[in-house]
Amino acid sequence: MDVTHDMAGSLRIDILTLFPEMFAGVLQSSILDRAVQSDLAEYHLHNIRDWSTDKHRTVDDRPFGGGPGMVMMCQPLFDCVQAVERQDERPARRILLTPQGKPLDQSQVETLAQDDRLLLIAGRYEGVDERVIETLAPLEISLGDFVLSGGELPAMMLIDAVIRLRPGVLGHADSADEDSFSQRDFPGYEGKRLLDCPHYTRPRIWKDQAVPEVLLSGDHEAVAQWRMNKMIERTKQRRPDLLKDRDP
Ligand code: 9WO
Repeated sequence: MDVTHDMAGSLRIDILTLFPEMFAGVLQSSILDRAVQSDLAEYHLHNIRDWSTDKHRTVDDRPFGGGPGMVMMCQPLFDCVQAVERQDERPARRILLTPQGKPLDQSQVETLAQDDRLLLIAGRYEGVDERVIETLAPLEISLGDFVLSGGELPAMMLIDAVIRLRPGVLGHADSADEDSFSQRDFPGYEGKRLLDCPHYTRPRIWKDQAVPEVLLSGDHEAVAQWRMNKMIERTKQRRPDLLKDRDP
């Protein structure tokens, strides 16, 4: 009988970008690198410019219809995706980071964390030629309603959110579960993601501000009750949208 648990294989993440050097620091930082060292993840960076075919290594061109800026061309990106996907037999979930995408939330992160291969496309310039988006049919994901210079930073955020949910990545077994946005079973708040409660550490008094007494009481039940109340109170005050009924 198989008594092992959490035996998901390694998660392969391919990153297609014009600025692969942006990822070095983030991917080498503690948790993301620990996942690699433990054979739980592998990151493969690909410079889209390497698939350009002209001597100037062009990847952008002027927009039809006029207007400022440049548009990312179809051919280098398409060829890059095709070549990268052939590097491994596992089918990749293609993802384009764009403000035009579906807003990322924790349940989507949980879904992506169950995949074994993600292919992230970080666009640049004013946008990506719509025809290559239609042809590749990626999942289009937004990390927020703001415009950046490219999809690289959102790609890093997505990687961080996904990797920390992979079994074995976090040292402490239950941490990912207990985080903000994962408690969903409080009476009256079933299925709801709540904001986190406040946290405190030593000293007990800092600049005349005391730590709430209940946290020092040693009464675990009272502490749990206080934290739950704080989570609900904060969510009502700061993010009432999280408490609305979805899909009525
Ligand atoms: C620019 C723009 C200007 C006005 C209205 C909408 C707009 N969208 C864009 C846009 O997509 N600009 C790009 C820069 C082209 C592709 C990559 N770029 C990007 C990705 N900027 N911001 C993101 C992004 C991705 C995911 N989540 C948040 C922002």
